[in-house]
Amino acid sequence: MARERTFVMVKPDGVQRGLIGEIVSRLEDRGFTMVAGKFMQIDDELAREHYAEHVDKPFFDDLTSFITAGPVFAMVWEGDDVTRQVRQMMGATDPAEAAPGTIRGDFAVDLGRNVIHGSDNEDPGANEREIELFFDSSELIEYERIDDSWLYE
Ligand code: D4T
Repeated sequence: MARERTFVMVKPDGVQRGLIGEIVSRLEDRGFTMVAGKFMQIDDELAREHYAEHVDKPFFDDLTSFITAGPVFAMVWEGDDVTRQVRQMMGATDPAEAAPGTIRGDFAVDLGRNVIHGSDNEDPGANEREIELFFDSSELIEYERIDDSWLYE
């Protein structure tokens, strides 16, 4: 399994509902390494770029309004298979379908307020593209967790 990085973001609803700590805790507890984190306000241009794949969808305007409606906490997490495993921890896009125990299954009820974003593991290169969109390479910190040798065989 190769070490990789993925982009994760606590969306404006997650920030307003005080879920940054809970979400960071879950990823830390699992054993992933945070290599970047930034509390920020997304502007319209960045929102349109981040959600470019949805530009023709009927929900595009609601999506960009929502993601720019308040601050977000953008992060980069590292680990073996991290992109796929974070998506599993997030649960289904629609919280109504998300399994209990997942982040959306535990903290959300509505598709348009699903508290977290993580790069799509089925879209090759999505993680690298999103990391580049939100972070300068100088903001990514290279280090090893002290428990790394106990997390991986
Ligand atoms: P994001 O990108 O926000 O992490 O969500 P997902 O990767 O899980 O799902 P997505 O790209 O298909 O959807 C992006 C975003 O749009 C909202 N949405 C989606 C919506 O408001 N109405 C819809 O019908 C769909 C499909 C929810 C997540």
